[in-house]
Amino acid sequence: MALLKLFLGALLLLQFVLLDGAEPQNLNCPAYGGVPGTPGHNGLPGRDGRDGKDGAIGPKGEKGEPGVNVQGTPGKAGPSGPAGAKGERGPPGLPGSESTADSLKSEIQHLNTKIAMLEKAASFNTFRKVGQKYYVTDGIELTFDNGMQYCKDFGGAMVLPITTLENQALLKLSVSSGLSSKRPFIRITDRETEGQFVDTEGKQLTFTNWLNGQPDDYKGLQDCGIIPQSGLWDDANCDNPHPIICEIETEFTL
Ligand SMILES: [Ca+2]
Repeated sequence: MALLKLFLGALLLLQFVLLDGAEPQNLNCPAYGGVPGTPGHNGLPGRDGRDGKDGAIGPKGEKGEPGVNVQGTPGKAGPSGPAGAKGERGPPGLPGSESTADSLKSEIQHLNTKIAMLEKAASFNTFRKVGQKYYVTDGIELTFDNGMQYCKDFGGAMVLPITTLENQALLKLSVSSGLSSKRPFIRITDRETEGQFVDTEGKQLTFTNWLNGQPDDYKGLQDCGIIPQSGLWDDANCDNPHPIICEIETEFTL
């Protein structure tokens, strides 16, 4: 009898184990297997999984098509290159207007002319240098027109001071040569227009040194200039002879 109780106790314990979580059963009633229920509905989809690992490197692709030939924009200018070789000698130029030899020849002729004039000046009884001019005289007395020609014949001109310095030099020559009292001619005249003294080329005078009251055209016969002892100018009769003093330029270009 005790053994039977032990067996039933073990069997009861086995039922508890097999029916874990089920409703409590009447242990006094034996259980029957029911009909299987319909399957439940599918659950909701699960969340996206994490990214997988990188795959293996694929095979090399095929060679691409050749590119289109389009010229790009020019680049910056590079540094200067080395100097090129010397070019060939050019053709000869056109001849100049005057060669060096011709220029020298002309200059020598010019100097010879000047020297000849100086020798002529030195042949006068009296000469005096003032600036680049020489005043010369040998005391000859001529009319105004003859005096003009006289000076011209040796390449000079009748004297005409154009500065105070020249007027003083002329007066000194006139005095030292004993001509001042005879009042030498100077190269001015108003024969063209009475009362308007100009030089013998008709040019206006830039310097005058008239005595007070002169020129007065005394008796209507005085149309040519003279330089008296005072150095102050007067007008006189052109046809009366007066001492002739000439001037020559001595300006050298060398
Ligand atoms: Ca007068």
